Amino acid sequence: MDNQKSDIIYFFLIIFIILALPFGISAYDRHVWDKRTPKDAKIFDLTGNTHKGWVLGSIDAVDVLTGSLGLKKFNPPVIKVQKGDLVVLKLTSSDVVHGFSLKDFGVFINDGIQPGRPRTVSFIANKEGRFTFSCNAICGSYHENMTGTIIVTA
Ligand SMILES: [Cu+2]
Repeated sequence: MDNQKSDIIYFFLIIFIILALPFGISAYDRHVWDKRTPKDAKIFDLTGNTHKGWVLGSIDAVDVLTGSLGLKKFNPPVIKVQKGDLVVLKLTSSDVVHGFSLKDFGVFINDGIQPGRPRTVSFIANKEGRFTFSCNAICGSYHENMTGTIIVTA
């Protein structure tokens, strides 16, 4: 009788741990992230998707799985910062392995942005102008459309 009771307790304990783990991990991630990033940094989330290109912000996994993003609708993001800003880009992939290239500031990710493993890059926007970033991993038929613009103003 006692054994059965503790079995049930352990069962629920394990269920609880399984359910709570992702929340714990994301809370820890956020904590580490806050500590690492200077307060005055301009932070942008960019999500790569083979059908949508670069998207500002995040893409829910459910939208990728159900295809509700709509195909071939590219709306390349435009990021505006000021000269001298420390720019931090948090890069995520919503599907396949993407890459990142912002040649004008010497920013590259050559070893891939894996789904579920966000990468960050940072640079000082030390010159004015319009600069194009892209994906430097051949990720599908619409690879060439994976671009975006960073505008640095005085
Ligand atoms: Cu890509």
